[in-house]
Amino acid sequence: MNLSIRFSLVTGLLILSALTVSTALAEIPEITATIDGTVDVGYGAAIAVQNANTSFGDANSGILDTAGGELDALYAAHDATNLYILSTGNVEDNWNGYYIFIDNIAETGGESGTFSGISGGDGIFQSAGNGIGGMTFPSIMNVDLIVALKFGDSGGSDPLLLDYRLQVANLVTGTVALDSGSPDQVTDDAPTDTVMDDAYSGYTFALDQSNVLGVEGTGIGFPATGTDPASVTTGMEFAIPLADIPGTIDDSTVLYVFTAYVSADGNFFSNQTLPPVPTPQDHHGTDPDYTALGLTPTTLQFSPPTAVSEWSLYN
Ligand SMILES: [Ca+2]
Ligand SMILES: [Ca+2]
Ligand SMILES: [Ca+2]
Repeated sequence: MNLSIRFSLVTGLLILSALTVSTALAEIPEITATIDGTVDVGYGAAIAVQNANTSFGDANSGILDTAGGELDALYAAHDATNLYILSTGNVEDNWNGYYIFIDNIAETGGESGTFSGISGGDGIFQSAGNGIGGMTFPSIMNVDLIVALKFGDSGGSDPLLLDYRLQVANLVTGTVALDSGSPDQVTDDAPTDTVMDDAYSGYTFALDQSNVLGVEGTGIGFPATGTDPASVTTGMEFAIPLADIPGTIDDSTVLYVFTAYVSADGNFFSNQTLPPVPTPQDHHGTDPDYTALGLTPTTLQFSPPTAVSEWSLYN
């Protein structure tokens, strides 16, 4: 064995070791999820579980028209067309927002550090005044896409609390890439319904609001009480077109993702993120610093690392 071969062997083993560690994180299942707000068996186990009672109130009506909201556990999958993200729990029908933050590591043109904000839509992504602009992303992330959905009552011809607004921010182009706009979209008509679902411009989503368990809303949020949040099977499920995620998407794709539950104007964060911050908190408030709070996004790998072929090179 000459020196260069020895060096290659050591390097290969180091690579193998690193890849083996990353394999244990989350190679997400390749399935086509049914967008109904219920955890498909194909998702497998939750990849993140809530650790704190919700600071925005417990939801216990079991129907769409409910007070309170929480994010209990996170699931993800993909197929050739979509990324599937499901946070079990509830979203209050008062226009509070459910947000999905996505970083494709193959795309470096997104935003890192403190989010400068993007104007457009109804202002939820902006910095001036209200909006999530001014928040600080987890240190590992260069965020490329933010998907936000909220629902409530737009009044007028629809007196029920079942309208939604979908907005998507592209942080590479610095634009609100999609806004379902106003008047808001009506998805359902019966006040006793438990599920809303719709599709808009390639995005498909469903909220099943039947959960009355999971974390509770008592106190200021921690420690979590109630039932095991990993046992909640319903909540907010999304199909996000892979074509809308900036950067190359292929078998080597790795995404960093987290979800958050935020006030209607985007200006005030609850304590509900998935993954949760490591030390349970009360409200994360205005312009939360998720680097300082230590939020580690989930790592979603589209295919197993090439550990076997790397290994075979040296055998
Ligand atoms: Ca489903
Ligand atoms: Ca990125
Ligand atoms: Ca609950």
